[in-house]
Amino acid sequence: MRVIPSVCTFCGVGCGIGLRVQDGRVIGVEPQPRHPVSQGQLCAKGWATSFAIDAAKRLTEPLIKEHGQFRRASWDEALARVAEAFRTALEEAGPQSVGVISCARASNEDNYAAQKFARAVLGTHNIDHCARICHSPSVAGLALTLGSGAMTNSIADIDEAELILVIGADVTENHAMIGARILRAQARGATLIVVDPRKTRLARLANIHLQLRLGSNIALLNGLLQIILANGWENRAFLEARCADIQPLRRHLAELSPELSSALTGIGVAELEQVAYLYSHARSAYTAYGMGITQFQSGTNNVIAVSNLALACGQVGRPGTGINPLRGQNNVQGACDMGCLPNVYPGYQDAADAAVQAKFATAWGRPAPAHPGLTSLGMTQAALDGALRALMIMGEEPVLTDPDQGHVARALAALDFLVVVELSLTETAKLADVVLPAASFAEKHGTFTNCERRVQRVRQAIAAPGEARCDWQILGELAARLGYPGMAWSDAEAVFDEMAGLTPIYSAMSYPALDHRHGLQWPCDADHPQGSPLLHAQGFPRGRARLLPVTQVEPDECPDADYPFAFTTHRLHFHYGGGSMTRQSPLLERETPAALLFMHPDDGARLGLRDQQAVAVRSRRGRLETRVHLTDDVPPGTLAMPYHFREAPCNRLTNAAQDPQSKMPELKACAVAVEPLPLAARPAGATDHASL
Ligand SMILES: Nc1nc2c(c(=O)[nH]1)N[C@H]1C(S)=C(S)[C@@H](COP(=O)(O)OP(=O)(O)OC[C@H]3O[C@@H](n4cnc5c(=O)[nH]c(N)nc54)[C@H](O)[C@@H]3O)O[C@H]1N2
Ligand SMILES: Nc1nc2c(c(=O)[nH]1)N[C@H]1C(S)=C(S)[C@@H](COP(=O)(O)OP(=O)(O)OC[C@H]3O[C@@H](n4cnc5c(=O)[nH]c(N)nc54)[C@H](O)[C@@H]3O)O[C@H]1N2
Ligand code: SF4
Ligand SMILES: [Mo]
Repeated sequence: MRVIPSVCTFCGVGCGIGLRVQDGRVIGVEPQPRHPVSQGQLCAKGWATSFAIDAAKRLTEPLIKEHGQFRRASWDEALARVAEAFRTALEEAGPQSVGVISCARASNEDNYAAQKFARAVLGTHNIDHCARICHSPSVAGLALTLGSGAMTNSIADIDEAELILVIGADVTENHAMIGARILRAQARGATLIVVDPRKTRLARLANIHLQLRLGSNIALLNGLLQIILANGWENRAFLEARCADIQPLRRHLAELSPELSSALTGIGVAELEQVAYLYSHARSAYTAYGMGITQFQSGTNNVIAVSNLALACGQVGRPGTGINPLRGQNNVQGACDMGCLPNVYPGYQDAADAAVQAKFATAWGRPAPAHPGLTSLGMTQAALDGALRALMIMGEEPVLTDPDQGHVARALAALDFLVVVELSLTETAKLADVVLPAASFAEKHGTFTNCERRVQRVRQAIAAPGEARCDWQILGELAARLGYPGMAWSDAEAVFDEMAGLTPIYSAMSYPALDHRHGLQWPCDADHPQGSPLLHAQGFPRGRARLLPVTQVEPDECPDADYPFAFTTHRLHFHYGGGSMTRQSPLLERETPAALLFMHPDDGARLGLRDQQAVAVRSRRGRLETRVHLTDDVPPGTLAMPYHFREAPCNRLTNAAQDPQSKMPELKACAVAVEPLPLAARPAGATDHASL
């Protein structure tokens, strides 16, 4: 048996794993003992890696759909079909009619190739990925306040924090090794404050849990800051030295009172005052936040409100502090860094800037695309409108993970051509005209960038199953067929080197340098050859940080007589995303085999429901059936549901109303109605797990 060092393929924590390989198969994993992030530990998903990539469940050959049925095809035939479809769309409707959705689970090399393919080969900025529905408000909001949208501090900083404020993140479930580190910090004396409408495991263990009303983040954060400013608890020295004028924000907040904030959030005045005091007086306060901040139509303003609080108290730029958006997917930080966003080239170089356009046009030998690009949901809409004709989805499962499933399915059906590059035949792949088999992270060399900007190597441990290929290779071959020779890289390292040469924040990185010490944190350039664990110690990228007035915005859809419950969606520890990988593991599936609707027992009693009874859940957009779980994890009047289950896809219900600034859809709040099904009924679509 050999053990190949690699990085976990699931969440953005980026734990170090060793792939145990025997007879050409990954037979298990082990934690890397001295890894700086995971410190010799892994969560249940990491341990289940071998099931997630098992060759038995994988795509092994290209598939072409004919008369509604897939048939096997050679690479030659499949690639010719894809190239022909893109060529036709380009000739008939121009570069605005084609697009690429890239993959936050794939490597930096794959993602660099995806955006280069879109821009240099197809001639379009229509390139996006799941960061749109994840941390795009962080990228937009922190760009406005600080000038950079990444985590300001490192995971290890948790060890130095005197206070840890977790807002809208279920860390023990979703960033498990960060959750464990937070609990260890609390055990050594740090104060833990959790802000979440649900009683999460971490909230139950916290020193203080602010169980705010769903969607009232700005009211809460403004309320805390108003109390701080009214009492003179702000950090004047920091504000003077590092920030632009706070007066407009001060005037804006003067209209508030603790009583008003309490009424808007459902949190008592005394608790608000206590948290305001503790946060502003802590020597070092580490703020971490997640989807409970970003996934609202006010997502960008929510992020700005978090940033205002931290800046006013000077809790940025020092060890143990910071504004830390917990990036979700293993390589979503990297996919953003690689420029898989319509408005930026690699390294956040502005796609609208003429000098940047000229730089890439020269490097790639192709003119910059003429039009601004569409976001992922913009492409969905353009497909429905007939403007988008051909789309490549490289490793995403939008049929389950985008809001309003019916709308997504109609949009994909309206395309002339859809190609999906995937590990297995997902719900999205089933809708494709051509499906191409991709190599998983264990079958290729490359790099992932974790949530703390740490770029780490993954290494090929085994051969890809059947004829599966790396995404960057597939894209390179398609580029050649479309007449562009500039993507015929010899290996992953050549892709990385080209990227690093064009991306200032990665410019001092190379495979040998990354191999050296469990990766490097960007910016890593001539000035910071050893990387940058801490950002903004001296100055902010935009000079002085800005504190911007923002106002509470209610969710687009609030409960009413027809749809009386507030409905939110979240994650479960044992499953991941659309479930295409974790649901292959019998161990994980045994833990949480089916979707559940979480409901307070008082609501259950009112509706005459028993625990585990089948129910129908309806919103203005769709209906599903599932079982109800009666628990005080959720407050009365608010229901919650995980989004991992194709049998009961909660995104059939969710609302695609968008944040005007980041185009983030409101995945965390809509309104639903619930109807009991007969006691003996099984939810439609439920699978029988007796066999497990
Ligand atoms: N097990 C597992 N881990 C994962 C993933 C997975 O699918 N499964 N996915 C990965 C990805 S892509 C991401 S982005 C991360 C996401 O990780 P998290 O950000 O933790 O994701 P969620 O569980 O969706 O939402 C976090 C919390 O927001 C709360 N919330 C809802 N509304 C509000 C509100 O109005 N205010 C506040 N303050 N909180 C609110 C929810 O109750 C929930 O506890 O997890 C990553 N890790
Ligand atoms: N209601 C609701 N919806 C949500 C959320 C929520 O909180 N609530 N959260 C949103 C968030 S934060 C996110 S990030 C999205 C996630 O949405 P998605 O990105 O659609 O979710 P995943 O299931 O991770 O899909 C990734 C796919 O990539 C494939 N894959 C893995 N590795 C590779 C590779 O190397 N190459 C290729 N080609 N494919 C690969 C996997 O097989 C998998 O099917 O979901 C969003 N949807
Ligand atoms: S915490 Fe995240 S990166 Fe670490 S083992 Fe679990 S899923 Fe993998
Ligand atoms: Mo995410």
